[in-house]
Amino acid sequence: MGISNQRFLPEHEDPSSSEFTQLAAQVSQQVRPNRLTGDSSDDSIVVYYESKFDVPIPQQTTVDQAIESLEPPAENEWSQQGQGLTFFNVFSERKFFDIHVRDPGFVHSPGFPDYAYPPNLNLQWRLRADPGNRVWLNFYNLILEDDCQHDFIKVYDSLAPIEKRALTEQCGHPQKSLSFISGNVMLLTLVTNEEKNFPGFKASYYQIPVTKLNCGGTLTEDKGSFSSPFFPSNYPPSTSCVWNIEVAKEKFVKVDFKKFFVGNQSEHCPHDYVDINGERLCGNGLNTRLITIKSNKVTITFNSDSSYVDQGFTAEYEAFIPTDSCPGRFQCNNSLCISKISQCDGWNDCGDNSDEINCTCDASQIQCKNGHCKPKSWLCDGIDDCGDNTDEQNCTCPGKFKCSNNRCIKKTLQCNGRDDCGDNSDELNCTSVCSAFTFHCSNGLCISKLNPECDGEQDCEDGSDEANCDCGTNLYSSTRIVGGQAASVGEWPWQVSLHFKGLGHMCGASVLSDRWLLTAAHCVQDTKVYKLSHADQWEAFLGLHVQNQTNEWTVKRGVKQIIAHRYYNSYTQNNDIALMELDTRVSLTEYIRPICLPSSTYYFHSDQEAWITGWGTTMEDGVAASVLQMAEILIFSSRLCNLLLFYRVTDNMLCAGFLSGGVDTCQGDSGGPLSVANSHGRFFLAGVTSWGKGCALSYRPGVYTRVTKYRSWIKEKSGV
Ligand code: 4AZ
Repeated sequence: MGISNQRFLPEHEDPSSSEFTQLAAQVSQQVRPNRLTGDSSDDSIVVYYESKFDVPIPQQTTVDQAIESLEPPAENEWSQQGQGLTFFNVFSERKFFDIHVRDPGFVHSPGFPDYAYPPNLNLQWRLRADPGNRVWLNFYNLILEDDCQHDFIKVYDSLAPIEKRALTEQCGHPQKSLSFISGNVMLLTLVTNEEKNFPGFKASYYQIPVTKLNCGGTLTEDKGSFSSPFFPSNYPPSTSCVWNIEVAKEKFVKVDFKKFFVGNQSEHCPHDYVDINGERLCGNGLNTRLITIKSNKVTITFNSDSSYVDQGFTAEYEAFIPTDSCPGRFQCNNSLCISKISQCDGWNDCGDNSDEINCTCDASQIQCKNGHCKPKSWLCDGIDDCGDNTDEQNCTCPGKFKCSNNRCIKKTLQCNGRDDCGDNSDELNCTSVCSAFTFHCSNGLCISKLNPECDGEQDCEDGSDEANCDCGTNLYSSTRIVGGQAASVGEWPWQVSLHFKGLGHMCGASVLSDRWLLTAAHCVQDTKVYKLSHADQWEAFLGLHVQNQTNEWTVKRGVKQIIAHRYYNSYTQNNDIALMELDTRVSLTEYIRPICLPSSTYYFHSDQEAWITGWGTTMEDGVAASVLQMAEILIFSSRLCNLLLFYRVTDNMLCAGFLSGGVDTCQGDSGGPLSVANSHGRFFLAGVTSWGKGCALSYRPGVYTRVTKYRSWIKEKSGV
């Protein structure tokens, strides 16, 4: 609703000012809303009103049904407001925060980043910019429950939650652009239900002048680029830009959309779109990236409507002479131009394969029946590289093992417990073949099944694969969803907090038995000031949940001896592992339980989910957490990790994290477990938190001591 005959005054933003009261009284006379709040778009005033109904509980279902049966709202906001009724959890009270974004600042969910957000939230941040400015909101972190029906944030180009002005709804751990630009005001809402709470979000806000939009224009150069406003941030709502490209008369124009995310794909593109000479494009990606215009002039319009924004597009255009559209380059059938050396190199550079047909193959290539050339090393690799399977026929595999799918693999890969063929044919008929990769049963026989320990099935004749399996379980059988959060009591019963007398929590450790803990060697190295290698200076807290809060199941023990690996290297961090023997045994309970130790042949594969836990800092150089934190991360291939960490990762180390960073262990988590669940939900100790390049940086996974490498060392030193 707008008030057209009034001029906006800054005082109108303040509901306690006399100007606001006076204007509100005037408006109330006409509409009698029970809540009024205003913004200063342009020079006039926009007023939001909401109707609130108290419905007795027995009648709530009837009201919900009645609302659902309403006709879809017509194209005006009055009826849209009615829809708002069903959005908010009736059990949680709504809380508002009013922020002026003239001075840049941050908003975050309650408790972020130290604690998970509380349940049943209904929070609204109302962000206002100065007249003539837009609000810009930029999320640094956003980790909510995956199901948007349960927990979500929503951003509006408005001060009230009007669906027609919603810019985005997000939940989970989105990887898209999370930078939003609205008009003069913005509303950010956070709604959570009572279960599964996650870390939440942190976002920065500031204002930018409306004049910064600066989109569209006339382009007359032979080559150039243009993109949607603020790309790669999401474009603002209700925006229109027009580019007029006009090149020399004898030339045509090609436009190559490098990135294209413009709303949902729908017929006629009624909402957000790019229009090229009257033809509308929308959706996520395009069928044909390259658009050729048989004219020297083209008008390209970008339009966004009032709701649901997207990242937008970036495009390059080029003028060409119609008789030679790729000067000096190869022209694909789809009109793309590629470098001539990419022609007939085995790779589909054009996207339509047209650079790989009618090729004359050289000596290093195989000739496919369909005319393609592919590198010889792709022969008989189990993948149909030719497209007509020529490269996978007549594979005799001299000196190699021939898989059922015709792939040839090295003979040594046969019966190694891993599916190297891709169809598992290299792992059939392999009983009792002992190798570095097979599980050794106590009776001396070997089985080739991958990770047979404690998987609920007896694989060894003597049952030794299912012996010593009272480990790695907790009260919670569920493995949770991605994102760091506070753990529940008893969720990680093998997690130990190691306190150095006078300094408090220093490192984590894992319970191996009622007497032995495993930690990192770097935690127990003397410094100039502290004798960290002295057992009598340490205290181990088992069954601990919150630092400095013990309860009836928390156990404190002194340390009898520390056995750090004798080849621990403080320079390279190689062999970063140490055992601690408690001064007296502990009783194993629901809250104190050992984690399973993997045998030396246990295989943790890359991209496998793993859990990190600890009371370490929740950001680099931050403060330590007081509630035990947990997060799910992924194991990296050692090859990739070595590339990322400057070849400092030895075979005794294992990397885990995300390429994008954001979730990681940090100072104070060292010595703690990297826990991986097997197919039966039983947790195995894959790693001991060891080192990293900073914390949670992108392309810098955390590094863990690879426990499988120390299985016999642990047995020798502790008997476990
Ligand atoms: C530390 O200082 C530390 N991101 C532990 C783990 C990592 C970084 C630092 C991995 O104890």
